Amino acid sequence: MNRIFSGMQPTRQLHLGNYLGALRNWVALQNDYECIYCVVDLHALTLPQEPDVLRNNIREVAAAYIAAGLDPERNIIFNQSAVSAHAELSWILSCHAPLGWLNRMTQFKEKSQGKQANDAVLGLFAYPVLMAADILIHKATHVPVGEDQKQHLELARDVAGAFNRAYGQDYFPLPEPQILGEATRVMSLRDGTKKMSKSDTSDYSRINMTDDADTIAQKIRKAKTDPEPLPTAVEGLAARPEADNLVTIFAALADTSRADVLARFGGQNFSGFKKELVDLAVDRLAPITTRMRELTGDKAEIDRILKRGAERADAIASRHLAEVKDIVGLLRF
Ligand code: AQP
Repeated sequence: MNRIFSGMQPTRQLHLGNYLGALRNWVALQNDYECIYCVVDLHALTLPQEPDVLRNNIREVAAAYIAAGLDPERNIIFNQSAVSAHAELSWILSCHAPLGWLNRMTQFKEKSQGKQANDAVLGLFAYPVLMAADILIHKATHVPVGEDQKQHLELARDVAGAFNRAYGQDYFPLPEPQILGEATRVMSLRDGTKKMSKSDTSDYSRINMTDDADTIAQKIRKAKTDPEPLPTAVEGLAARPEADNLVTIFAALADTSRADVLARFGGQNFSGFKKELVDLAVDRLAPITTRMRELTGDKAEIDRILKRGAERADAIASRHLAEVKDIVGLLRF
C-alpha cells in the first residue's frame, strides 16, 4: 500500500518556496494516496523559539495546509509532538545511524554556521534521524519534498536499510522522495543563488503566504534582475539565476513550463513580465491567504482538527512502535 508522509516546520511564516516546492504538490497527491501531513514542531525546537510564537506558528501552519486545499477528513493532519512514537522511534533509529552519515548533512553545516563547533545543539545534528523516524513510524512509502530535503530523504532510506539489515527483516519500506513540479527549489528574490528561506533576514527575499497584494507587488517589483531582456529559450537562463528563478516561479504558478513562459515573454524587458507575475501571484495566493486568516481566527477549530489528526496518526504510529520494540527486544507490558 502506498502511504505519503510529509511535514513543515512551524518556524515563522510559510513562503512561496514551501508552497510551490511542497504544499501544492501535497494537495494534488491527496487524490491518489493515503496521506499524513504533519506540522513538525519538534524539529522547530532545533533552533531557539519563543513559546507563544511557536504555539501560534503551529496553528498557522495547520491553517496553511487546510487553506491550500488539504482536506482534514481525507488526510491526517496533526502536530508531531502530539504523537510521542515519533520521538521514541527517533531514539531507536539514532542507535542505528553512524555519526559519519550525519556528518555529511549539508543542512547541519549551513544552520550551524557562525557557531563554534561545540555550540551547535545535538538536536540540530540529530534532525535528519528524527525526520527519518517521522516517515518510518508511519511506514510511509513516498515523501513529497522540495529539492533541499533530498539528502535527508536519502539518509532516511539508509537508516531504514540499516535497521532492516540489523534485524534481518524487511520491516521498513525504503521511502521514495517525490520532488515534483516546475519549482522544486525556489530561490531568494534578492539573490538567485540562495534558497528562498524563512530564516533569511530580509523579508524582501521571499513572498510569505500571509503577504497581502500590495506587499507581493512591492516584493516582485524590487526582485533582483539583470540588465538583459528575457531570453527566448530555456538555455538562455543558464548563468542568469535571478531571471531563471522568476521565470520558474511564473511557470509553476501558471501551471506551465519555463519554455512556454519564454515563448510569451522572451525578448521583452522585465517590467512587463513582473507586472504579469504580480497579477498571477496575487491571483493564486490571495484566496489561500484569506482562508488562512479565517481559520487562524478560530483557534478552537484548528485545535480540534489537530487533536483528531493526532488520534488517527497515533493509532498507526503506536502499532508500528510496538512492532519495532518487539523486533529490537524491548519488553512491552
Ligand atoms: N525555497 C524552497 N523551494 C522549494 N521547496 C522548499 N521547501 C523549503 N524551502 C523551499 C520545502 O518546504 C518543505 C517544508 O520545509 P520546512 O519548513 O520543513 O523547512 P525548511 O526547508 O528548513 O524551510 P526554510 O524556509 O528553508 O526554513 P529555514 O530558513 O528555517 O531553513 C520541505 O519539503 C522543503 O523541501
